[in-house]
Amino acid sequence: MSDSPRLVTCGLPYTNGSCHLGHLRTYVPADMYVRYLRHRGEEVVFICGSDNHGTPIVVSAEALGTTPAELSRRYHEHFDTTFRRMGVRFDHFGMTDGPTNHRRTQAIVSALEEKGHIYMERIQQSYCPKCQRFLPDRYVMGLCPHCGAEARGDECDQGCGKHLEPGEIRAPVCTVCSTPAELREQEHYFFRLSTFAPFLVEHLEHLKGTANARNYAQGWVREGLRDWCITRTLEWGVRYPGRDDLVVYVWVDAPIGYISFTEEWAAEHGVDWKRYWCGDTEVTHFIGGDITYHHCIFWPALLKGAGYGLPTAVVASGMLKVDDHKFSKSRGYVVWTNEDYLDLGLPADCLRYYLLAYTSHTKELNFSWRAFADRVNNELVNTFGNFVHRSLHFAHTQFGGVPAVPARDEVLAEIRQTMAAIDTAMNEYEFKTAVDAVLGLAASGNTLIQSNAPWKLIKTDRDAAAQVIADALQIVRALAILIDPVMPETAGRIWGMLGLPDPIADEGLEGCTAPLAPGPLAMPTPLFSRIEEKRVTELDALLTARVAEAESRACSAPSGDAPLTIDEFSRMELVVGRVLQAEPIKKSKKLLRLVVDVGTEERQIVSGIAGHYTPGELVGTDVIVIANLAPAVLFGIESRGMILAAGDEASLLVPMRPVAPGTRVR
Ligand code: B3M
Ligand code: ZN
Repeated sequence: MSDSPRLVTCGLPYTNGSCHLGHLRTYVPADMYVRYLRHRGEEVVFICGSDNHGTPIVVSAEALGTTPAELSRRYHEHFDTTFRRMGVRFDHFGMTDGPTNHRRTQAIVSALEEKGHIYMERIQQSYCPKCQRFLPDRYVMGLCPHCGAEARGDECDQGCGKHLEPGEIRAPVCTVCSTPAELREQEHYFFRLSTFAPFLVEHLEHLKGTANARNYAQGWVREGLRDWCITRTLEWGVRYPGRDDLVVYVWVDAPIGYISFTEEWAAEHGVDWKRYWCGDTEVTHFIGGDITYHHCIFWPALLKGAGYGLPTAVVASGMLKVDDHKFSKSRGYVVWTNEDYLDLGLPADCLRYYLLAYTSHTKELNFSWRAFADRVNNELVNTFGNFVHRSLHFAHTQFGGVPAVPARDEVLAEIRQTMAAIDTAMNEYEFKTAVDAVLGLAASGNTLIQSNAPWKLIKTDRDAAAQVIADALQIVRALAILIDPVMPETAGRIWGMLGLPDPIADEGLEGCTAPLAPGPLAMPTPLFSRIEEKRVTELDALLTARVAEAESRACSAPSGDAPLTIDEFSRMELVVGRVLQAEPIKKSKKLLRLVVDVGTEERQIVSGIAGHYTPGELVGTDVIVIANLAPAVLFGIESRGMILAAGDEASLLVPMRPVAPGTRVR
């Protein structure tokens, strides 16, 4: 237990999509952790907010015909409401596009500049000649320079997972119009991340939290750090101080949101935010494992450089699967928090329990409705709910309430043992172990009742039966407090059924062994309902339908692994073309500029066959041309079409019998 105040944060959800199970895998454990610390008597502030900047949000807004600000406002509210519905209770939920964060980000960037941690450099950036704009991050797709996988501008998301700096991606293509991008020079600002390596080695040695985060980060520092481009050519974002044409990269202002939101909360509560970010506060970040680099490398270096306090712990959650498939919104392997769960009347507490009890926080969680129903039915209904209900029911019917006998020492000792096990587990971020310990206590309560059979005992020895029930009720009391971080709604109901008035959230852990005052108890109501077979079938059908819908979408789109349909094939305009002119392109060894008669017109086509043919041998040759390919500019020359060739020698595909230029290939 710590004497300093605590600040706990959760990764900020982007405001361009709805809340799903992937989010909850981080937010629910963070909420459990905070609630537990509070029962332990610690002073905790729980901060989160929405992440409004970055290209994905601009791209989504454009696609939906709205503005990034409007889209952000909509999803901000969505997340705020959904988290409340799930019982995830932040003290403050801010927005990175708010004035506090604009101000704080500019102050931090200016501090970094003053201290010499930033320099300006002219770099080659992807530029779309058709859209006439620079292509930051998600505006550009291409190939990863490290592993060759298809990647997006800022990240190799399908391959090696590396972060990509502006201008690094190979064969860049504009994501909006599919035109191959050109490289153009532009001024950008760089943070001297490389100079922070010795600091990070030291910082990571002491960083608390889960080992996965620390180990990955230490590996990255060992591999070597490169300076980090912290500006982007965008309208939407926090302006780079002194530049009208640049905003800071979203990964600069997003974590700074943690500070800004603390400031907003502090202002509302009349306390000094500096206590949290420039003092001795323990700061714990809960994040998805995929943003470890940002939180364990970029973020502490920024804080250190600007002279702020450092995070104490980073807790990174493991991957999520749905029905044994990698979680994927586009493939339909997704469970939406509202649509697929809460809106169907399913209780938030059951999902919270499942997410926490399924596996260790850092391991892979494989969600399925079958497993969900089994755990709810066996553990919540049959074990926990059954024990609480039968204890309260027996007390009510046989004794009219809490019998006037204190619980036996063995029972109190067992409760203390459970509490100790939970405390150790919580200190190690082993949430599953903690939840299992609570369920273990409920199971032991069931054994107590089963082996003593108070319904028989009461006929022969009423005092002995009263003792069994007093013991059971003490366990119920402890269970209510101990399960509160996991299932707050359920815990509140148990507390109410025990006739205890104060909000259970205010109860300290010592309340687990505090005696229950003798007195009347009302007739209890069951805590949980079974998830029926029919429900499981329905929920599975919903998921299957979503996957099928995603597959059919993929089939009708001209990409992916799905077989090509005849319609898609006929969209491709393959025609016979006659090469009229051919000439080399200055400074390029591979490319030739061709003029090709495609029947309807003479087309300029740039072709990568210079290594295999002389211009002279090409003129007069009939070739096959893809005539409706999106235009591209190569070495400053526009290419409108592509010539088909096969193999390493670029053997040209030519018609076997003479056909007129413009003849369609079928
Ligand atoms: N908005 C979401 C993500 O990449 C991103 C988190 C920001 S945390 C400062 O998971
Ligand atoms: Zn890669």
